[in-house]
Amino acid sequence: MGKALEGVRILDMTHVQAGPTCTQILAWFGADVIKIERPGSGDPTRSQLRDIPDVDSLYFTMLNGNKRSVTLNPKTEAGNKIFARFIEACDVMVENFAPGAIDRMGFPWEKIQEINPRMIYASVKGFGPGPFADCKVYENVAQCTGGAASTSGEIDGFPTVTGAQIGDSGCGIHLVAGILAALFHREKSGRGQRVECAMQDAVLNLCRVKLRDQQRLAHGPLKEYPQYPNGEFGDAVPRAGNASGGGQPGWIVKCKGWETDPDSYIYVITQAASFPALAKVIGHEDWLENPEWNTPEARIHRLEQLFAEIEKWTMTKGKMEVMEILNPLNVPCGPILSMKELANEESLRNTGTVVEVDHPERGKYLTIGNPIKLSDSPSDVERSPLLGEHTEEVLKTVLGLDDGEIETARQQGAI
Ligand code: CAO
Repeated sequence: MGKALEGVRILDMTHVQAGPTCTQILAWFGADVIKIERPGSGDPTRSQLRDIPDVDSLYFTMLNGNKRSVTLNPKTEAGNKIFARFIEACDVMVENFAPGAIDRMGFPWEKIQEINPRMIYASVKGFGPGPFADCKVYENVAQCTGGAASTSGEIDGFPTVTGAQIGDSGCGIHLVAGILAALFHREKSGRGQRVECAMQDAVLNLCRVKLRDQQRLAHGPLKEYPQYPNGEFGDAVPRAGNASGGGQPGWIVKCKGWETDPDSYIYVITQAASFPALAKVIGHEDWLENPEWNTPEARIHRLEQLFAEIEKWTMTKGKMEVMEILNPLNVPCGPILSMKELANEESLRNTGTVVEVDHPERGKYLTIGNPIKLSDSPSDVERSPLLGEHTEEVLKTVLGLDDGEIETARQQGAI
C-alpha cells in the first residue's frame, strides 16, 4: 500500500509549532519533508523546555517526526545557491517565520515562482493584511485576538486561553488543507500558487459558533448561556463557563473522589431525546410528568438546578462508572481524562493515536500519531531527526551535489 503523498517533496522552512504541525501531517501522509535548519542551532524548540540535558526536547521531537533534517544557511553565498536548487526540486515550500524573513533571504514569491512555477508556497503568519500584518505572534496572542479568550472562562472571570493549541496547531492544520487543495489544483493548471493562513483567522474560524451567537444577541438573550434568565447580557458574546455552546445544554459535574482528584468530573449533555432516561436514572422520574421540567423550553429556565440534581447522583459514582451507566441510555457524556490517563489509554495505543518511538539520544518517548486515518494509506510514525542528520544524504541524492561542492558549502558555513 502506497502512502497518500508519496512523491511529493516539501521544502520545510518551519520552526516552533504552527509550521511544524503542518509539515508533520504531510510527512505522516508520506511526503518527503526536508526540514531546513540553521547550522549549529536548528529549530529553536530543539533546546526549549528540555527535560534531558543536551538532548532534543519533547517540544521538538513531538512536532518533527517523519522528517529529514538538513542544515543550511540561505544567507551565505553557497547556501543561497543550494536553497534555489531546493526550490527547483520541491513541490511545496512551507514557512512560518516573521513577515518578510524569507524575502530577506533573497526569495520573495516572485523569485520563487520564477525558479519553479509549479511551487506551492505556504505561509503561516500571525495576522493577515491589515494593521497588525507585521506583528510576531505566538499561540496565546492568536487565541486572544481570534475571539477564543474573550469567549472562554468563568462567567464573571478573566478571559481565558485554552490548553488546546488552536492558534498554532489549529493554523497548521488549516494550512494542510490549503496545501492539499493547491496540489490538487496544480494537477489541472500545472501551476503552483501561494497559500496563506493567519493564526487570527484560524482561531476565528474555530470560534465560528461565537460569531453566530454575536448576531443572535441582537435578537434577544442567549437562552442556553448560564447568564440566562437571571444575569445580564452586554453587547458582546459573554464567557459561558462550561456551557455546551450548542442547542443541547451540558455542564461539568463532580464525580466521586473530586475532593482529592482534580480530574474526577464528567461532562453531561441533557439531550432532549434521552432526557427521560437520564431523569429516571438520577431518581427524578417525577420530572417527566411535570410541565416545569418535561420540555427543553421549560428546562432552559432551570439549568442550574438541573445540573445540581444530576451532580448529586454523579457524586455517588466514579466518572468511568457514570460513563458506563449513561452511555447505554444514549446520554452523551465524557469523563475529564487527564494527560496521564490518555497516555496510558489502551485504545489510543491500538489505533496509533498515541505512539511510542525510539530516539537515538533520548530513548523511548511518547508522541501523538496521525489522528487522521486513511484506509489504504496508513501512517507509520517515525522519530524526529537529529540536527543535520540528513544534510549530506539530501544534498547528494535530491540535489545531486558532489563531495567538492558539499565541502565548499561547509567551509563557508552554509551547511
Ligand atoms: N539560516 C540562517 N538564518 C535563518 C535560518 C537559517 N536556516 N532560518 C531562519 N533564519 C533567520 C531568518 O532569516 C530570520 O532572520 P531575520 O529576521 O534577520 O530576517 C530569523 O532567523 C527568524 O526570525 P523570526 O523573526 O521568524 O524569529 P523570532 O524568534 O524572532 O520570532 C515567531 C518567532 C514565531 C514569533 C515569528 O517567527 C512569527 O511571528 N512567525 C509567524 C507566526 C507564527 O508562526 N507563530 C507561531 C509560532 S509557534 O508558537
